[in-house]
Amino acid sequence: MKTQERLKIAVQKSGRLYQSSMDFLTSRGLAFSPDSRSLIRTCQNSNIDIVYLRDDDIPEYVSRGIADFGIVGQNVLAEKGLTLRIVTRLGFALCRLVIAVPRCSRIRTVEDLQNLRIATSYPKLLTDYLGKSNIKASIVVVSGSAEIAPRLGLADAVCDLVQTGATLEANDLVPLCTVLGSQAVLVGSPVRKRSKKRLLLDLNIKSLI
Ligand code: PRT
Ligand code: ZN
Repeated sequence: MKTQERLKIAVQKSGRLYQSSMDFLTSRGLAFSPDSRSLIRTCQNSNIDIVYLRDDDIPEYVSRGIADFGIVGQNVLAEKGLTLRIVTRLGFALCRLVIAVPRCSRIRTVEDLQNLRIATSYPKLLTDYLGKSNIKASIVVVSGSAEIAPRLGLADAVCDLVQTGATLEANDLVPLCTVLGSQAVLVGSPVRKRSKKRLLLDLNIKSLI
C-alpha cells in the first residue's frame, strides 16, 4: 500500500510568531500532540508535520520545497528576496519597517540621510528603498537592537521594525518614513504536490487554491 504523503508546515520555533501561528492552525481544525521539545510535531488528525525553525530560515526551506508551507513575516520574506507565493495574509504580527532618527537631530526628510550612516538588520530592504530615493548612505549591518546605535555613535539613523513605537520612544527616536508594512503570511512552496491543494481545503483557504 502506498504510504500517504505527509505535508510539512514551517513555523517559528519560538518568538513573536509562534503562538499566533499555532492558534491559526488549530483554529482551522488541526489538532496537535502536547507541546514538546521536538523540532517536528505531528498533527493528530491530518497527514501534516509542523517543522519548527528560526523565522529567518523559513523562506529558504519553503522555496526549496523541504517545507510545503511556512508562516513568516513579510519583512523576513522580502529581506530574503525569495519570491514565494503568498497564499493568505494572516493578520497578526503587524508591524512597519521604518527609518527613525534621534529626536534632536537635524534630519527632517529622507534627502537629509545623504552620506549618513544607518544601522539595520534589513540591509536589502534599506538598500532598495534608498536606491529608489537616490540616497547614498552607509548601511551598518547589526543583528539586533539597532535602536541603540545612534546613542552609541555607531550610526546617525536606524531602520528597524516598529509595532507600538515604545522602543523608538524609549531610545529618543522618531520615525522618518516607512520602508515596508508587514504582517505574518502563509507562503506556499513552488514545488508541486497534489496533497498541497488538499491541505488548503482542510484549512478552508479556498480563495487562492
Ligand atoms: O529566533 P527567531 O530568529 O525565530 O526570531 P526573531 O528574534 O528574529 O524574531 P521575533 O520573534 O522577535 O519576531 C518575529 C517576527 O514578528 C518579525 O520578523 C516580524 O515579522 C514580527 N514583528 C511584529 C516584530 C515586531 N512586531 C516587533 N515589534 N518583530 C520585532 N519587533 C521588535 C523590533 O525589532 C523592535 O526591537 O520589537 C521592537 C519594537 O516594538 P515596539 O512595540 O516597541 O514598537
Ligand atoms: Zn529571526
